[in-house]
Amino acid sequence: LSQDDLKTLVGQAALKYVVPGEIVGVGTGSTVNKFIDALASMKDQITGAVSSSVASTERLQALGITVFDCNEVTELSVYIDGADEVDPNGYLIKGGGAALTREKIVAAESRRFVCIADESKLVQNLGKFPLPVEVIPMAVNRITRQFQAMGGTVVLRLKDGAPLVTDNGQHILDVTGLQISDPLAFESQVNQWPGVVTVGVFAFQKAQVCLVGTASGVKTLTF
Ligand code: DER
Repeated sequence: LSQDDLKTLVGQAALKYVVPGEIVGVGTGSTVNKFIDALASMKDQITGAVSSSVASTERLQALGITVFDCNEVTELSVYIDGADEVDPNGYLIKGGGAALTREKIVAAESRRFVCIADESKLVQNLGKFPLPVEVIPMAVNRITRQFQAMGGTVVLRLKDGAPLVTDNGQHILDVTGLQISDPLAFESQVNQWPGVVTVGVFAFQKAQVCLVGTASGVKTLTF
């Protein structure tokens, strides 16, 4: 089974967490795209979705699924999203798709975060994948120096040769070389830095369930 096949497996498996008649929280990325494509088969059984990115909104609407603004809903029963890394506690690194800010907002709005991932995302400790951090442009250099002081190596994410601009008009730094031994403490610490919009550690908004696509089928982890 290819990695793409594994993503399809978990995207389809996530349907069983969708509550008929409700609005579902939807994340961003290639694995979530498989979930969105599968969700289309249930579009008459759900009221709609709250999306975490322009890209997911467009995909949902193209399939005839109504997309609501986060301010139009309270407390979603489930949020379905991918991750770049998943540790044994359900703490995540996210942001590979540059949607981490809205993802964290919709995850916070949801009672249960069901993460969907192929087995390559499972790690013992977070931090091998470059940590995405969404920052206000004027703070890029100052925050870069702060991560460098922690031993990090920082790259400003580019798109078509220019600094990537997120759905929220901000930039993304990708940081490697960090030892994130306590994800909750790390997320709290970096959130305090002026200019940080969102750090791609999802510890406070961790996953409660992770559907893992493996060669022998879907493995369900609960945290
Ligand atoms: O940007 C994100 O957080 C995405 O969910 C990402 O982490 C997973 O994307 P993928 O399913 O394309 O690997």
